[in-house]
Amino acid sequence: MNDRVETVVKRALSAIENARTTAALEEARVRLLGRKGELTLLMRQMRSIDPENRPRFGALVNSARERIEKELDERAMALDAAEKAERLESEKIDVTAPGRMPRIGKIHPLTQGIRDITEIFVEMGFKVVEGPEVETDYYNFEALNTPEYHPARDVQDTFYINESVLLRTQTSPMQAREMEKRKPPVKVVVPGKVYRRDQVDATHSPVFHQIEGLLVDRDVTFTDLKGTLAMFARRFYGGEREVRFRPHYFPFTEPSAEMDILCAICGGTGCRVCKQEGWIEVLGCGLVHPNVLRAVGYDPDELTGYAFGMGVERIVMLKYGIDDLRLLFENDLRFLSQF
Ligand code: 2U9
Repeated sequence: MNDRVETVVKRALSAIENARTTAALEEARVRLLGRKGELTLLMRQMRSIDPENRPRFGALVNSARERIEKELDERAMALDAAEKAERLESEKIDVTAPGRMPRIGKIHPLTQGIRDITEIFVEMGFKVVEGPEVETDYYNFEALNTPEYHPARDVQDTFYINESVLLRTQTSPMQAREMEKRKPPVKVVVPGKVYRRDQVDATHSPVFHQIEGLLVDRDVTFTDLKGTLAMFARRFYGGEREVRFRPHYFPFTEPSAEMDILCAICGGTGCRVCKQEGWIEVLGCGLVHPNVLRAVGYDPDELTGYAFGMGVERIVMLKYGIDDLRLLFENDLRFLSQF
């Protein structure tokens, strides 16, 4: 009788000692004290014991249960403390460690360029308008006095979607739409992407950004245009950079000109950057061709206007001394994070 109880106690103590986790200990508790546990089975053997020995057997089993319960509780406390200590260690946080700085994004130099340029014109009273990149042949060419035989209409230069729909090669179609929509005076700048069938190299890309401006009103003169663009150059490049205007040709303006700024590298004496010219071309401009005014229903005897256009990539490259256009499209963070 004694032996049977002793054996169960021994097995129980070794199971308790061998339990390495609270979960394992809980399993052992059920195995020992549960409804079908070893100690419960021992109690059930009471019936097979002589009645006079039953009280002693009962007392033995009870004291065995008390011992096992005590051991279980002590082991549970020890395991719990060990597990807590282990968790505290593994989840330790060094609250004094310096935080990791998040990488803060920057405005892309092209976006910044567009913002800077448009802001200067907005301060001079121009409204910013934007329009579709997929355009009709009519607004991209026809309305802008670019006849069918003009080289700018060559399929080599233009992405055609079908015979009369194309990717705009300039933002000018938007100005034509604006003029059709509104009564003069019209005073707008149009930033946006334009498309041309060019091979990618250091100075060409099939997609680039333009900003074009248009002012149509009564008595607008070439002098107004020169004053506006000289003011723009002073604001964008600094007051000390001289500008000059050279005659040029565009189908949509007459007369037409290109504006140059004095080369900042050589100060006008000629160097590699300005290709020994002393001057760097920054934009094209002119007085709106009477045919363009007529195409949108304006009377060229009543109204005149000026227009200008610039390539944003070129302007940004000149400003920061970037010598390869591709850098502006490759999204290399080593390049972009410098701005
Ligand atoms: C209307 C009438 C006239 C816009 C103009 C230029 C001159 C010009 C080029 C600069 C470099 C294009 O990006 S580039 O390749 N543009 O030189 N653009 S005048 O003239 C207009 C526009 C709209 C209704």
